[in-house]
Amino acid sequence: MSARRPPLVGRFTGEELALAGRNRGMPLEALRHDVTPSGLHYLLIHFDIPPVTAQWKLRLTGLLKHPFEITLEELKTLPARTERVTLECAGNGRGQLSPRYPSVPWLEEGVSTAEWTGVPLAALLGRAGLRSEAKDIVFRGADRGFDRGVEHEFARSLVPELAMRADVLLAYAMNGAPLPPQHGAPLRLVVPRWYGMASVKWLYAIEALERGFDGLQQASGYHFRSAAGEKGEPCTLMRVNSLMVPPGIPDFYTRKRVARAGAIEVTGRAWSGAAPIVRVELGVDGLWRDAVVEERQCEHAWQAWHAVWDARAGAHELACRATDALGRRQPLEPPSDLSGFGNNGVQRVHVTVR
Ligand SMILES: Nc1nc2c(c(=O)[nH]1)N[C@H]1C(S)=C(S)[C@@H](COP(=O)(O)O)O[C@H]1N2
Ligand SMILES: [Mo]
Repeated sequence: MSARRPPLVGRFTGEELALAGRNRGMPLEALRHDVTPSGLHYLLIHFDIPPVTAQWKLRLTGLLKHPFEITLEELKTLPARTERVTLECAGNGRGQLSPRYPSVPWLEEGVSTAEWTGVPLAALLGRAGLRSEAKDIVFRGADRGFDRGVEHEFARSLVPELAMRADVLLAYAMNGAPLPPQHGAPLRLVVPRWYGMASVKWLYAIEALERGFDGLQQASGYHFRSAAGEKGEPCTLMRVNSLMVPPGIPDFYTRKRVARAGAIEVTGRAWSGAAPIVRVELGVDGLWRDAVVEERQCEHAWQAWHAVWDARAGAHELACRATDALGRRQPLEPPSDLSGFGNNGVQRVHVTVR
């Protein structure tokens, strides 16, 4: 396996800037929407957006009793299902770490929620008939490139138990419209509650294997590691996390916030792949108190929260911290990880009140 890029300290590089421009985040004010408008949904595109060809078909191959191919038109005639799903990039928050891994330098905006419509993956696997020897199922995207010297197409796998879950979708629509090119047209996988890398875009093939898939994005990418050369633990469910809409108005260049003294309603969202959110605390200058958390409306989507802040003149630091029903709570400081994965350290927003 090829070498990792050496870590960076200090100013962002031109390469990081280029990646940030291609892979833009959701502006935090868009947290006001239950469902992120499609044009504001964050993007993560490793290589180039591949073209959709007239001959596109989804191929189901490998250890199946009845391998087959299916066109988009045929897929659209099958019983459809819509799921509201919060996706977060596993690398979200990487840009706040020091040293940091040279990759997309997300600060905190690599998260969004959309309504995905499509056919449950289980329906197609049911029709294909998984053979009992099948141990892993690979999802291949049509985008291709190099990472650390290795040429590959973006591909990820799921074990059969997970692939057969009723809420895992092959989606051809997003927020009620055809899937846009940047989000995987004509077809993508959507794996609710997992970090975004599992939701393979530009899907063209599904292959059942008799052993674990060893592609770069599966076997070496997307692992939590504390030291180079470690095998690490795979990134799976999204960790408990929360964000607020930064209060007040920004300075154009520094993005620092200015607000008027008085009662300010602070709003945001919280999510966790493992369980519902049961508590969100708002911190003001290090003093924490409970915010109001709305009930979970959709099993796979973030939950809204709000709190009133009695803002007094001066410089303040706001923070928010969520806890899920399994008692997982966001750490006050970013957890360390070599690639900057899973940074669910609390968000801090500096506001000058006048
Ligand atoms: N084929 C393909 N699928 C992909 C990716 C990619 O680069 N190529 N990026 C993954 C990652 S890392 C994330 S976080 C999500 C982002 O989905 P979005 O761009 O629709 O928000 O797509 C995933 N699926
Ligand atoms: Mo990602």
